[in-house]
Amino acid sequence: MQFSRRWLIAALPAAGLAGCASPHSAISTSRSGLPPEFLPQRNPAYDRWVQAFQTRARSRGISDATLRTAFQGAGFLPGVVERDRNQTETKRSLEDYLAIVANDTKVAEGRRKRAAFSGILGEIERRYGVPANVVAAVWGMESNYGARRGDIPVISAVSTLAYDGRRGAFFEKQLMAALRILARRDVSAANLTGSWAGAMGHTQFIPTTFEAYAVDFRGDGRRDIWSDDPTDALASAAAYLAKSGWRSGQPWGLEVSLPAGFSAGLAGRGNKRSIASWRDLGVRTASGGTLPDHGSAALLLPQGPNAPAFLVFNNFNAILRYNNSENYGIGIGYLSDRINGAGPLSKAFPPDRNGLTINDRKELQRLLTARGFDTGGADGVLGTKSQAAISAYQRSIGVAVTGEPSLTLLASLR
Ligand SMILES: [Ca+2]
Repeated sequence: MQFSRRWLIAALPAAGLAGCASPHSAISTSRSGLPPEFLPQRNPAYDRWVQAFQTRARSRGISDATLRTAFQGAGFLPGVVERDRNQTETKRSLEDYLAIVANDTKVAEGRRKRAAFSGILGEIERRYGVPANVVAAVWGMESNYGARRGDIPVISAVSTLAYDGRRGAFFEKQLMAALRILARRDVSAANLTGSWAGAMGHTQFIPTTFEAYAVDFRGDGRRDIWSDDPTDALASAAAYLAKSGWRSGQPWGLEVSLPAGFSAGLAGRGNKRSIASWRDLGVRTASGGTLPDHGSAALLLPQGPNAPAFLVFNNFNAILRYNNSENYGIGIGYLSDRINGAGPLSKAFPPDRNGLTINDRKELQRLLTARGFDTGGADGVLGTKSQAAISAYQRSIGVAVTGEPSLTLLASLR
C-alpha cells in the first residue's frame, strides 16, 4: 500500500485502533445517535465541491443513481475536520501500547472469540494459510473484536476530508472507491459506516483497501465487513495477510533473551541475519532455549536492550503491510500468542523516565482516583486525564503543579 493505514488513522478515537488513542477519549458512537459534530451541517462551499466532484465521478463511470443514493442525507461533518486537524501522532512506548491493545481483558476476549468462531476461523485458515489466533488478534486490534466498527457515514466523512483539502487527493480516491462499493451493492448506503477517517467494519479497511483485499467468503455476492456476522471480515483480514506474503506454518517472531553486553547496534528491521548467526551471537529464546529456525530474522529492541527483545521473521513484514508500525506488528504477534495460550512477556520493562514501573503507575492512578482525582481507570498508561488528576492533586497539597508523576508523589498518596 502506498499509504500506511497507521498514518491515515493515527490516534483515531472514533472506532477501531483504540490503541492509538487514549481509551478514555473515545467518542460515543452508539446506535442511539452520533455526537452533533458528526451530523451533517449546512456548508455551501462543501455543497459546491460535491457538485463539481459528482461531475468528475460521472466521467469515471459512476451512475446518477449511485450518486443520488450515496449523497442522500450526506453532508459536511465538522467533527471530521476537527479530528483531522488535531491528530497527534503520539509515539507510545511499546509497554504503554501493549497495556492498551493487548491487556488481559483483550486477551481473555480474544480467547473467547477464537473459541466461539473456531469453525469459521478454521475454514479461513485452511483457505488462506493464516492461523486463527492471528486473524483473531487482527480483529481485536482493529475493532475490539467487532465492538467498535464505527458508526460515522463514510460518504459524509471522506467527502468532508476530500473537500477540506489537507489530504484532498487521497480522500477523493477513497470517496470514488466508496461509490464503487455502493454500486457493487456490497453494502447499502445506510450501512456504509466507519471511523471519522473512513476505516470500515470489523477490519477497519479504508475503501481502496476494501476494493483490493476484501473477499466474499461464502459467495453470497456481497463482501460484507460491516454486519454482526464477521465471516467476510475475518476472511478479508486473512486474505490481506496472505497477499502481503504471510507464509503458512511460520511464526511472526518471538521474544528472545540477549547475552550480557549485547550490542544494541545489531537491532533494527534492516539488519537481517541467519538464525545460525543470531545463535552465534548468544541470542536465545526468552526461556533460554535454542532459537527456532524460520529463515533470516531481525532483532527489535523497541525500548532498548534492557527491555523485552524480539526476533522477527518474514511474517512480521506481512503484518506491517496491514499497518506499518513496529509496535502494531509486535502487538498483533504478542496478542496472537496470548490468544493461543502463551503467558505475558518474560522480561519486565524497566521503570519509565520518572522511575516508575507500570505497577507503580497503576497504583498511582488507583490512589488518585480514591482521593477523588479521577484518572479514568488504572491501566498504568498516564494519558491526559491522569496528568490532569496529578496536577489537581499537586494543587490540592500545595506543591509545584507539573502534571508529572514521581515516586515522591506516589509515596505522598500512600
Ligand atoms: Ca459475503
